[in-house]
Amino acid sequence: MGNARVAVRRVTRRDMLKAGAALGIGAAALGSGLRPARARQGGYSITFIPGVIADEFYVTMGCGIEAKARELGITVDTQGPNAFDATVQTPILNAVIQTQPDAILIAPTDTQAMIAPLQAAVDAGIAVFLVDTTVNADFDVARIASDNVEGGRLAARSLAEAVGGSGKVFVINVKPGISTTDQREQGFREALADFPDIEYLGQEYCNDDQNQATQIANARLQSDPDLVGIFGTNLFAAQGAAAGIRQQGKQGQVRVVGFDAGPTQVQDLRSEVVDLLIAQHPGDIGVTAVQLAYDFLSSGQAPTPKAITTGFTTVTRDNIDDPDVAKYLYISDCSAFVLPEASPAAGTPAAALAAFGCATG
Ligand code: T6T
Repeated sequence: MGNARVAVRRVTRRDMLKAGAALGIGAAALGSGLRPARARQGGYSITFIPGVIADEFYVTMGCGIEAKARELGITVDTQGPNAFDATVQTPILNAVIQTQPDAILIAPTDTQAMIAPLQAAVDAGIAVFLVDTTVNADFDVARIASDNVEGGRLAARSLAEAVGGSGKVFVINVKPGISTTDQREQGFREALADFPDIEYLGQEYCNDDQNQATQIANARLQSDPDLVGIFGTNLFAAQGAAAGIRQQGKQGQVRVVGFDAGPTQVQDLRSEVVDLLIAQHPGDIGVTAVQLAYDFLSSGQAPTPKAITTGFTTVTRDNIDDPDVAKYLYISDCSAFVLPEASPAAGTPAAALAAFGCATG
């Protein structure tokens, strides 16, 4: 996913500390991730570290990152773990820090375990932007993500409608400690309180593995033959739920709402195993993050507030062929990626983000 490198003299941490000293900014402020304005314009290098490499959500985000970076003359390198696991992501991040990019765009795989490794990036003078997932710390320049609690609520309401407002429902989640999927389950659980005839059987974790999710679904369909609905909190959880239902011949009897909208999920929707998908806008997350990184590196101005929320699109068999919906289905390579026309322009982050449909907060 890399582009041609632009030869620029790298501004070192020592340069920054010197510049910071001249501006009266000490090492502590520099270490907070907020760097002073750069003397140079453009020619920046960023590294994208997704949660896991072979996941169409992050592939689509990477397409947005690359397309926007190309437009702005930024060099992008992508280094992703092959499992959604902090012990795999940490050495990748450590190696990236050694290459001293201007900014790192990262989906941290654990809210706690990734704090210290990311602090090391900040201490090395690298601007950190969180894309999708977050950590329980405040050293990032900005964080760009879906509203995952609201997404979970939307899933609960959609599943409640699909099952006719009563019966047993169950969640296949990913693993504890992931900000996004934990929040989706939270929102789901909270919103079910409005449906007194729905019994929530709780959640099981599939470890971001479709096969484990399939086994979980199979076991649950056997232990609770009167189950009426499953919410899969991410792409692999939802794909596993669909596979289990297919294996047990329960299509149409057990309703499924899935987060995300990868190609296999779309097939599951079309073949009537899944009832509804909640597509995030990963391309928009990537485009927005690159624009914010560019603005920050060239002006020294961090966005305020720093949390930027991108939208959702609800995908059903009725609307899936509508171009305004289809454009949010995830892709497995970038050949079909189109940079959104309302892509945020340089210079006026707040207005541009609003035009792009992002909320700040
Ligand atoms: O749902 C997305 C992402 O938002 C989440 O943080 C992890 O799983 C996905 O990448 C989908 O597999």
